[in-house]
Amino acid sequence: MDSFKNLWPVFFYKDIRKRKLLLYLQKIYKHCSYMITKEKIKEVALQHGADLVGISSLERFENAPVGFNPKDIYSKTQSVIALAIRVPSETLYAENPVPFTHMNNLAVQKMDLITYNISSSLDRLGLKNVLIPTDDPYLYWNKEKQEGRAILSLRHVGLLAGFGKLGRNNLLINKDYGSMIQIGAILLRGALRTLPKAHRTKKHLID
Ligand code: B12
Repeated sequence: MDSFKNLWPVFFYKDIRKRKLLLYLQKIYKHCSYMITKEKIKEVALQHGADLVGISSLERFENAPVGFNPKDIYSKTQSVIALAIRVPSETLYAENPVPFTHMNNLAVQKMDLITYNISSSLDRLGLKNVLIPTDDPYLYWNKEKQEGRAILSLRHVGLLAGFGKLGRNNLLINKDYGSMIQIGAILLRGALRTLPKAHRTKKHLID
């Protein structure tokens, strides 16, 4: 029986053309398995401290105002990574406003740093990307209305990634963290593939 086991490949590969085809298919499979997956990106993002992570295809942004589409920032964008961190809410109830203001400033810095770290890890993995600032700077300023507009609406980035709904206060409300989230984003170039369902873990909850 054992010797038969050793011989079966010989029978199987008898036809040289079949063997060539098999080698070719193996090569394609190997190439595909090196392609980065959405799950890998989510893993990297969670490792760097994001509490929420989701990936949207560019098509979801088709109704964005002219000039405020991810493609207007980086024409090679194929997908958009949405990130968010939970911001502790108790400072809202403090009588003194200083702690909330300070925490909010720190949340902006923390989200920017997490975005930077994820961007740089993805870059090391060979995945070209462009990070979006969590707050300033932005370019648009309407003098009459005294209204500034960010280069990309992060509320919409979160909304389109399934983080939550837009509330009456116009903030994005997540079912677990409420509106106390700081949102970040990274624009990605390159194709992504999804792991088969059986290989996903609990970490990969938001699509
Ligand atoms: C400028 C700004 C402010 C300004 C002006 C707020 C405003 N009117 O938008 C000020 C300083 C007042 C402010 C205050 C606050 N902000 Co602020 N702010 C921003 C910033 C930098 C830009 C927002 C902007 O461009 N507004 C202009 C309006 C016109 O844009 P928009 O509402 O996003 O989108 C409109 C259109 O452009 C269009 N649109 C735009 N893109 C798209 C895309 C698609 C697909 C579609 C269909 C439509 C569409 O639809 C919208 C309706 O017209 C964002 C960061 C960012 N990059 O998004 C944070 C941001 C919105 N702020 C945030 C926060 C937390 C706050 C504060 C709570 C901070 C605080 N310490 O109190 C308060 C809350 C005020 C409030 N209730 O809105 C968070 C919101 C988090 C959340 N849960 O939603 C953000 C996302 C920052 C972040 N990185 O997390 N903010």
